[in-house]
Formats: sequence, structure tokens, C-alpha cells
Amino acid sequence: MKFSTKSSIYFIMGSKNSGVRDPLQVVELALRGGINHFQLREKGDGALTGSALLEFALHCQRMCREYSVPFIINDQVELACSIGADGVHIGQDDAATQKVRQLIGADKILGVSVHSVEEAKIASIEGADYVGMGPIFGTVSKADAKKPAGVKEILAVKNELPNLPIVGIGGITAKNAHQVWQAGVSGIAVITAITEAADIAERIQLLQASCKEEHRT
Ligand code: FQP
Ligand code: MG
Repeated sequence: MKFSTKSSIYFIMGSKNSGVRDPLQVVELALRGGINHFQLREKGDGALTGSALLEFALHCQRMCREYSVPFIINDQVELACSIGADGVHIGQDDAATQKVRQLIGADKILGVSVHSVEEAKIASIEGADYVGMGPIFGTVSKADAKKPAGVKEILAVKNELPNLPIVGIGGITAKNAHQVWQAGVSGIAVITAITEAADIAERIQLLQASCKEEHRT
């Protein structure tokens, strides 16, 4: 399965990201609202493990299937393989790209976090379908996040590797998303922009509109 290059609202969430709301209900509302990709990112304080994680992942997978939204798992390649997820997202400190590609097979989606043209070239050669780039703005969702990098490096990667889909991440909101689309990304990844929205459907509409208004290719 290849990464769709059409403008994607790429929602990332784990069971601890939904505040007072039920995480599965937030995922359901996001799917109903029209997200295009879903990544299960279960990490940090109180993260589910073992059979509880398996059950949560299977539930998310089932819902994604109902909406024909690719279900991608962050970091945990073994879990992704064991339940037949649609894809995996890994970073520079996670398993090696080539090895993960071998494990998941050619048909699955493989996303790799990169921070430079050099890393993007390597990821692409080693089998990435798309690269995640950020943090573009300041983020509260990742404890070990690097400093905000803006869109400069995204422009450089777009210039060198025009056919490699890029997903922007880090502090993206409905208000600043147009800057990210303008840099030429194929998708914008958000956590809190959706999890903290009072009205999730309305927020997703705004994120979608941010692309239509400002994305000129
Ligand atoms: N881009 C994306 C995506 N998803 C991610 N999870 C990351 C970047 C960050 O390994 P990584 O990946 O650097 O950190 P962590 O495992 O803590 O998320 F493009 F898919 F939006
Ligand atoms: Mg990772």
C-alpha cells in the first residue's frame, strides 16, 4: 500500500492523548470527521502495553477499516506485523528502515522521520513511502522534541526529491496549517489540533479548508 499523495489530514493519537474523553470515541469522531490517515502512537506515561495495547490497537484498526483509512502504527513494528496494520512509522532512533521494510513487506506503508535532505535521501532509498518532517512549530505532544524548524528543510527536501511525499508535523493548527501546505507537503500530522477540539468534526473541516485555500502546486 503506497502513501496517497493527495492532501492528507494525518491524525496521530494514543490512549493517553484524549484528555477526559474516551480515546476510542475520539478516534471514531476523527474518522467520521474525515481524517485520511491514522497513526497509533502509544507512548509516554501510562501507555498501554501487552494485551491491553493489543486490544486497543485492534479496536482502532477495526474502526479505521470501516472508514477505509490506513491504520499505521508508530515504532512498534512487531505489533504492526502481528495484527496486519496497513503501515509503520519509525524515526531515526528506531529500527533501521531497510530492516523494517523487509519485515512488513513491499505492500505496506512505511513512514520515516527525517530532518535533512541527506536523511530523506537515505530513507527514500531504503524503502520509505513518505517522510515525516518536524517539528515545524513548537509542540507539547513530544517530550523529546527538537527545536521548531519551520518549513525551510521541507522546501529543501521537496526541491531535491520532488516525488517523495512529505508529512509535516509539530504544532500544526488550523490557523498555521496553510504555511505547511504552501511548502509542498502531502499531509499534515496533528494530535492536539484534533484531540483538544471541542467540536472535532468542525476542526477537521477547518484543517481541510486550510489546504484548499492555500495549497497551490
Ligand atoms: N512524523 C510522523 C508523521 N509521525 C511521527 N511519529 C513522527 C514524525 C516522529 O520516531 P519519531 O517520529 O521521531 O518520534 P516518536 O516515535 O516519539 O513519535 F509523519 F507520520 F506524521
Ligand atoms: Mg519513533
